[in-house]
Formats: sequence, C-alpha cells, structure tokens
Amino acid sequence: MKRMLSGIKPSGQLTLGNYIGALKEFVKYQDEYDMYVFIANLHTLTVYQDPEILRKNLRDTVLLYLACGLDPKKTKIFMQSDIMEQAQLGFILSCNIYLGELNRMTQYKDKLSKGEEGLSSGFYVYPTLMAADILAYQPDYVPVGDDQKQHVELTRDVAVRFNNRYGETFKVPEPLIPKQGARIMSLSDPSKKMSKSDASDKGCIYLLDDPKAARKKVMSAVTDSINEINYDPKNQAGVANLLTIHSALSGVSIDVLVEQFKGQGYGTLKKAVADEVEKLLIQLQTSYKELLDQNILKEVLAQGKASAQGIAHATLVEVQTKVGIEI
Ligand code: ATP
Ligand code: LTN
Repeated sequence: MKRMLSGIKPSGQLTLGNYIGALKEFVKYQDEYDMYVFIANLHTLTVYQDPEILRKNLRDTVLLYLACGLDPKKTKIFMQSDIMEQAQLGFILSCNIYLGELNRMTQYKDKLSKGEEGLSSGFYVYPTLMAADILAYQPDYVPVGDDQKQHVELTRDVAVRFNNRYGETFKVPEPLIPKQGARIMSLSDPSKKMSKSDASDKGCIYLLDDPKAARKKVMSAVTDSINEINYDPKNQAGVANLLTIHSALSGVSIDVLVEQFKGQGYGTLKKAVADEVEKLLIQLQTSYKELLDQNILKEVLAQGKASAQGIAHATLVEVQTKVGIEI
C-alpha cells in the first residue's frame, strides 16, 4: 500500500479552504493509502500565539479532523511535537538546505515584501522542518493545497541532494494537488487566498462558524458587474470561487453548474452556495459536538503517536548513521 502524509497548522480555526483543499481530500484517500495526518503545532509557533487560544485550536483541529470523517482506525492522527525525531531530523536537513533556497520561498518573500517586522528565525527555517515532517515517514505522496507546492518541491530537492551525498536514504515524495479547489479564495477579496490568519474574517468561512452567519458571508461575497455566470477565474474571480465551492461540496461539476445557472442572477448562485455551506457546517458541527462529549482526544493522539514514531525513529537512525554522527 502506498503511503501518504500531510499536516495542518492549528494557527487558528480551520476554514472552508482547509476543508476543500486538504481535509476532504485526506478523507477520500484514507481508504486507498497508508495515511498519516498530523497537527503541525511546532509550525504554528513561527508566529506568536496566545498559549490558551493555541491549546483550544489544537483540540478543535483534532476534533474537526474526526468530524470531517478522518477515521483513526485508518488514518494515523498525531501531534508533530510528540515525535521528537521530526525536529531532530529537521536540524540535519537544515544543514543540507541552502540560504538561497529559503530566500526564494514565496511565503517568506511575501512577508518580507509587505515589510512585516519581527519575523522570527523559526519562520525563516520553517520549510526545513516541513521537509523533515515529510521525509521522516518516507511517504509516496503529500496531499496539499496549491500554496504548499513550493515547500514540497524543496523537500524533494533536499531528499535528492541527501541521497546523492550519503547514498539512497529518502523516498522522493510527490505533491498531490487537487485539480479543483486547491485554492479557495477569500469571499471579500477573491484575489486573495481564504486564510485562517487573515485580520478580517468577512471573507473567510470557519468550520465552526454559526451556519447562519456563514450564509451571510456567502450572500455578501464580492462578485463583479458583468452579471453573467461563467467560470472565468481571471476576469470573474468571485463567481469562479463560488462555483468552485459549490462544486466541491455538491459534487456537481463546474460545467454542469454553469449550464444550470445560465441566465440567472448572482443572488441565485449565492443562495445555492450558501445552502451547500450551511448543510456542511451543520453536519460537521453536530459531529464535532458529539466527539467533544466523548473525550477521546488523548486516546486518538496516543494511538497515532504509537503507530507513527517507529517509522520516524528508523529514518532518523539511518540518517544519523549515514552522516556519521552515530558510532
Ligand atoms: P494560513 O491560512 O494561516 O496561511 P493555512 O490554512 O494555509 O494557514 P494550514 O492550515 O497548515 O495553513 O493548511 C492546511 C492545508 O490546507 C494545506 O494543505 C493548505 O494548502 C490547505 N489550504 C489552506 N488554505 C486553503 C485554501 N484557501 N484553499 C485550498 N486549500 C487551502
Ligand atoms: N506548511 C504547511 C503545514 C505543514 C505540512 C507539513 C503540510 C507542516 N508540515 C508536512 C504537509 C506536510 C502549511 O502551512 N499548510
């Protein structure tokens, strides 16, 4: 069975973008692959987090994984910081990644160009830890949204470099980007990714939003003045985003939706999208509440850790032996 691994940062409440671009895909794949999904809690610390809020986000992230349909019997669900081998491998990999490569990371360049002050060195080396998160488990595939592709490419580069320097050690994994829904855009500014760390939450649907409030966000989504329903992400980004969300949630193809909504106003499309979003949130939140009452968090994470650690440990020992730091 081929192996698959991915992670999500608990840097805020999970969003509809995380659901469509990542979680929904993980659930789809868990029957076919040996699946590992972790909570990237160390990565979250690259930007200051209030400890109490972070603790709540950690719990909610795990519960939402389960509410979305990840089954701990099929998917190994674990906390990044529980597997110390990952961080240790991260340091060794950072010694095989050049400063120039980190300087080229778009996430870093974006923050720099916006003149963000107080960027931590942890933020800068973030991709080196991500490479270790992945390579420690020797996966075949890494399902991620579009924004993470560059990080997975760096991971591939360091795997190949390490294998050339020290002999075949790492499997070179492939990113798996959904054909549709890999980048859900903000409802209030469809030129930007829907992001959980956005200052304003008008354009972002959180999976734990009150379903009625989420409806309102969809109904006030920014569109355009063309007043025609087409799938044209370049010129009609807002409408294309609404069609993408509808299609991802309803399973109806975008072509069929365009045909179905032809000649109708944006209000009708928004209402249909709002119905889909509301339905999803009600279903997820019902499940979330049931799971909350069951108090199963610690058990799920302990089980995930027990299944994951052996693999990461074996990789680390092999790496340490190959680089010469073990006698
Ligand atoms: P932030 O919004 O704070 O930058 P993030 O949501 O991008 O964080 P993660 O929570 O770690 O970061 O992302 C988890 C997964 O969700 C990744 O695979 C990412 O590519 C995907 N993802 C995040 N936002 C979107 C989006 N708007 N559309 C599609 N996929 C997304
Ligand atoms: N960088 C990712 C989260 C992440 C991840 C990973 C994803 C950390 N380690 C390993 C896939 C595999 C993000 O910000 N979305």
